[in-house]
Amino acid sequence: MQSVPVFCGKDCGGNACPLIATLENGRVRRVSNNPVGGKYLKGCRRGFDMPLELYAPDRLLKPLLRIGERGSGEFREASWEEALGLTADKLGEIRARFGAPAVLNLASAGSTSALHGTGPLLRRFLNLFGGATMWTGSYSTGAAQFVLPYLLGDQWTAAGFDAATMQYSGMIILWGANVLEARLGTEINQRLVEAKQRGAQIVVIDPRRSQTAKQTATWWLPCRPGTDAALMLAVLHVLLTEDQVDRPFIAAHSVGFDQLERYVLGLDGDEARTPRWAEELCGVQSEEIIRFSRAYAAAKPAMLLPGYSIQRVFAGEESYRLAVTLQIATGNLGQRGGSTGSLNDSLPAPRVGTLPAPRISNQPPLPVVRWPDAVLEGRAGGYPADIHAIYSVGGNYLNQGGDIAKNIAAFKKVDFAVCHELFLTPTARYCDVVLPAAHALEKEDIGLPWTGNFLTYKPQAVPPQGEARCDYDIFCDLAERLGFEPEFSEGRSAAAWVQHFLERSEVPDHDAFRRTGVYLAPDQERVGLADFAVDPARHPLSTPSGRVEIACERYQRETGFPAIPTWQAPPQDPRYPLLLITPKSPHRTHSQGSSLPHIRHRAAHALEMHPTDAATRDLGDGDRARVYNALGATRLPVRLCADLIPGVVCMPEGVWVELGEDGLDTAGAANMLTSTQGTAPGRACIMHGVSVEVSRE
Ligand SMILES: Nc1nc2c(c(=O)[nH]1)N[C@H]1C(S)=C(S)[C@@H](COP(=O)(O)OP(=O)(O)OC[C@H]3O[C@@H](n4cnc5c(=O)[nH]c(N)nc54)[C@H](O)[C@@H]3O)O[C@H]1N2
Ligand SMILES: Nc1nc2c(c(=O)[nH]1)N[C@H]1C(S)=C(S)[C@@H](COP(=O)(O)OP(=O)(O)OC[C@H]3O[C@@H](n4cnc5c(=O)[nH]c(N)nc54)[C@H](O)[C@@H]3O)O[C@H]1N2
Ligand SMILES: [Mo]
Repeated sequence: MQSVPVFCGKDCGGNACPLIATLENGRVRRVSNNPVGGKYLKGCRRGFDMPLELYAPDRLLKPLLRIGERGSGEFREASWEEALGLTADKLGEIRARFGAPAVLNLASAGSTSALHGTGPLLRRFLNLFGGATMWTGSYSTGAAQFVLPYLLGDQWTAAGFDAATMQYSGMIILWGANVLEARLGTEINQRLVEAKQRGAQIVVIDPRRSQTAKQTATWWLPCRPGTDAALMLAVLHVLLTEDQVDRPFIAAHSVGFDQLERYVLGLDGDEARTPRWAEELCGVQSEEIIRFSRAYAAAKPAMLLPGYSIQRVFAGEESYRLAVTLQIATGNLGQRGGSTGSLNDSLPAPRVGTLPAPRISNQPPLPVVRWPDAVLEGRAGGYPADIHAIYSVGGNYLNQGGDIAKNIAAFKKVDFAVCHELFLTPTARYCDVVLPAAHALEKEDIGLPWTGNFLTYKPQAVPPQGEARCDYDIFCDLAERLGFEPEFSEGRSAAAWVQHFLERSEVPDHDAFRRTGVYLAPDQERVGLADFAVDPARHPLSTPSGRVEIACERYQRETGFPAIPTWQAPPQDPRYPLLLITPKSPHRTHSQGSSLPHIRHRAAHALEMHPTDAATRDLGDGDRARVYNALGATRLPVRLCADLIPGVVCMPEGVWVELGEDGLDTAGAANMLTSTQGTAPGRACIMHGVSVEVSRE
């Protein structure tokens, strides 16, 4: 038996959790928590499941070349020589005929570590290739990333908090955050459980009674999807009418609150945003809204942790603006045990080298949600380029982007598509060349956490299976064929890069780090915008006013949307009266593991539906249902669930699409029902609060 430190490097708030792989006879037998992580830094079942993924029977172990129709899944095995030769030739040809932007960079975060991060690797490769078309924003936090710079200036990237500060919170408000399942940080789970044990109030605002609500909430406020902004405005109404806002704090730290106050109180002739007004929209009773607002005002400090879900809805920009506003109105911004109300993951990780990706300039923005539109419409449709090839690394965007039918059409249209993958995902099925990538346990690297002031390290635990190779080596070989290997590798092997990163790091003892797998930076209790909170004159934000722009003239000028956050009513279509939410599964990272038997077994996929909604549609537990809207349809069994509010149905994201004979999905792939339209003005994805109807199949 031998043990080595590892981390999973998945696209998750717990991407760098300290883990230990136990090996026997050269095989990884088990992955468990690394004791060096102590009481708080702990992994989850997805990390512990890594050996099942590593040794999965359907793992890709040889390069594949397509021989059937795109999507048919018919491939033949090929040598690396042939597969790389073909890829380099095709990319070179397309660049010569149409220019480098004819290649679409479709990288995602399959791996998020310092060297083998799939996003930075593909960007570096394609930028040296001549600059491919790259998307902007993100599926995760696109609307928040769009709006927060207007509100907080450049300091929006320094506005998170370390989870250890949760020990000082009197109240923790998880607003659309299901942190026990959809992890937003390695340390948050344990800190939350501890906060519950010491008697802190824990409020969960979520249309379903999630595991986080069940296990930790002292208060569950069931709110209809996409209506958080209405609820937040009503909370402000209570705080204002009961004189519970912190006027001096607001005056010192923000501009424009008076404009918002007039809007909330209805002083400009518009409706007042009272709890009764909000009740109609969000379904939370007005008395409950009043009780919650009073408790929030009384609890000091109160931490508001917005999930990313509340901005992945129609007008998702507004809920993030209001979350920050609430934390200012209650004087909680920048306080230890409080929070800024903005993205929790925005504090820097400890200093360590990372792979530089040369920037290309002058590309018109392409919001990620619109990638298939860009392929299908090209320049004529106002997109940056006419796309002829797709390069996908570390993502399964055909399945994970909105509107799968459109994504399939986009993949069918291009002249050439290539991916690096561990599994034959729906995206891989539509590629011409599929290159087998090494697994996280097969690569040495440094883990960069989404949140938390620590780093993790893993050696290569086992060599790559079969003919799989790490992405870095694949790119080196392709760069060689395309004539820019020296620039790509800078003469370094993967191991030399890791050593180089360490030399540029703040880690004092490299040997100890390599041995234990964990480096903890000295300050474990950072509070985002604490300096600004204490002395806004000495530590101003980079906004025009130096303060938080609750009313932002620039926002109005540049987007045409109101300067203050407002309620934007989502469109309603009586044909599709149910609101679909598509949250993360605790068993999977997005679509990863969809093909693995143990995960299919554990995470039996179903459409969760309230018994009354099911009864009116003559549906019983286990019946197969058709879920549909104007965009598409999917089929899957129904599971009756009283933990959801009536009118809301829930289908976890990430299950791989499987098209039946009739061209309809039979697997319950959520993105058959979502669109590429996006929020406004941020053009970020809408994955919750999607209008659908359900019927018996
Ligand atoms: N297990 C697991 N953890 C993950 C991931 C994963 O794939 N698997 N992915 C990671 C990634 S990339 C990201 S971006 C984050 C995403 O993290 P989030 O976006 O926060 O996760 P979701 O699961 O979409 O939603 C969280 C909760 O919000 C609720 N919800 C949905 N719509 C609404 C709404 O309109 N209002 C309110 N109040 N609640 C709503 C859902 O029921 C759910 O319980 O998670 C990360 N963590
Ligand atoms: N309906 C709905 N759709 C959603 C969401 C939602 O809430 N609802 N959430 C959205 C969010 S927040 C996100 S972040 C996206 C995620 O979208 P994706 O990034 O497309 O999701 P994954 O399924 O994690 O895809 C990662 C792929 O990388 C592969 N991989 C893993 N490790 C490596 C590696 O080392 N090298 C290579 N080459 N490949 C590797 C995995 O096998 C997997 O197929 O999905 C979005 N889609
Ligand atoms: Mo994400």
